[in-house]
Parts: sequence; C-alpha cells; structure tokens
Amino acid sequence: MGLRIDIVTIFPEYFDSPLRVSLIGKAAARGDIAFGVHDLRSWATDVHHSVDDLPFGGGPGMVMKPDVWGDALDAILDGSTGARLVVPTPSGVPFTQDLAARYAAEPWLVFACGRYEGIDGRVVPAMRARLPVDEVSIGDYVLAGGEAAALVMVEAVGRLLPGVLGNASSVTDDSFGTDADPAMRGLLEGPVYTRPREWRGLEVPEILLSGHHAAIARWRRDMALRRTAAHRPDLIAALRDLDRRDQQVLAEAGWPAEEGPPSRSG
Ligand code: JAH
Repeated sequence: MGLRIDIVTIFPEYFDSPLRVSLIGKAAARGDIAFGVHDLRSWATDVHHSVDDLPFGGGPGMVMKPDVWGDALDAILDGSTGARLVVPTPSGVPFTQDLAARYAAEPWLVFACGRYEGIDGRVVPAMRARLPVDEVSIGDYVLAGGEAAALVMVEAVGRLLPGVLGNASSVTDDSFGTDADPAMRGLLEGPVYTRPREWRGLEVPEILLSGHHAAIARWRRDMALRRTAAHRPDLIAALRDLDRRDQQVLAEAGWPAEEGPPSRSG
C-alpha cells in the first residue's frame, strides 16, 4: 500500500514540475505515492474568490480565512479516517529525519500551505478534533508561504518509501546523515570522491584507494567528526559512546570550543 499526499495551496502550479521529475515523480508513476494538489480558491465563496482578510487586532498583512480552509479540508478528508494534517509554519516543531521516517510510515498526509501572515488560529484546533495535526517548521527562517516547506517534506519522506530507489522498509528508521551506516549515526557526512584520481592538482585521499575497508571506515568517521565539530557543534554535544580515537580527533578539531565571554545561553 502506497502513501497518499494531498496538498492544499493557492498556487497549485507551483507543484507541477517538482512532483513530476526525479525520484518523487518516478514513485508517483509507479503508484508508490499518489498526489492530489488542490486550489484553495475553489472553496472561496465570494465573487472575488477571497482567501484572506484583515487581521483582528490590527497589524501588518492579511490572514487566511478559516471558513475557506475549513470547507477545503472537510471536502478533501471527505469523512474518511487515517489522514494526518501537516501545516508548514515557522512556529512549528522541527522537521527532522526522524519525523520524515514517521511520515513515511503513514498512509495519508494532507499538507495545508498558508500564505500571507498565516492561517486563522482556529483552523488547527478545529481540525485537531477530527485528525492528528502537526505544525511543522523546516528551519528558522520565514518563507513567503508553506509551499516550499511542503515540497521539502514530500521529498524527504518520498525517498524513504519502500520501493523508492530500491529501499528496503528498514531504511525508514535510520537516523540523520546515516541512511546506510550505523557507525556514522548522528554525524554529518564527510567529503566523497570519484574519478579522476587527480583533478586540477588535487588528489583523492590515498586511503580511499587502499582497499583497506576498516581503515577507510575509520577515516570516514574522522572526517565526519571534524566536519560535524566545525558545522554542527550541537550534534557533537549529543553524541554517545565516543571511543579514544573519536576523542582524539575531536580534541584536534578544537573540541570543546574555547571558553568565550559569558553568553545569555550559557
Ligand atoms: C510563511 C505561511 N519553516 C519554514 C517555513 C514554513 C512556512 C512558512 N515560512 C517558513 C510560512 C508564510 C505563511 C507559512
């Protein structure tokens, strides 16, 4: 049984190419994912097909109308069970690889893409009486609407589906940055290389040509630790079971970071 994904948006054309090309498009062509993209304006009731109105209490911009969203979601859910509503918003819970894996195990996801200053605050509570609802953020920045965030989530979920890219169902619970390799769990990937062995005077690291698989795995872990310490010190702080070599590599990478002046976060 595949995954059904419905997307509600005022810009249905936004999804045309992304859902057709690449891995996601192939999964859809095979029937591993079924997409429905819906124009929110179809549920607008006035002559101007309004989907937004002025904010109560004043302030900038416009707010999306609850009645239009309510009618759209009622029609798409159609009294059926099994759906989960996902609302992309910068004030949501973080979207992580773990959440992507949980979504890949669901039968039906409905993405509600807001625009303007967001959707009237009664829509999520009203829908929660009927189905599970997640307000989800893909990162700490503000977009012009939820569409790009929904696409990010669709792609992260789609590549985990059994049948996509030859996936076994087991990859869906592998963790961040470590799809294939439990020894790299919680780390960013280091650099990768292909032919030619020398390019613009730069050589591929000799260890990768050695055929010494254990030494290659250790070298990759060293590189991953260094890159993670440099780019994501928060992930280093969360690592468990560091061996002596790990600790040596991190010390060489300047971990823990030098004491600075006191900061508000400690
Ligand atoms: C902006 C509705 N976490 C990224 C993200 C997700 C959604 C939105 N912005 C950023 C957004 C305007 C209206 C949603």
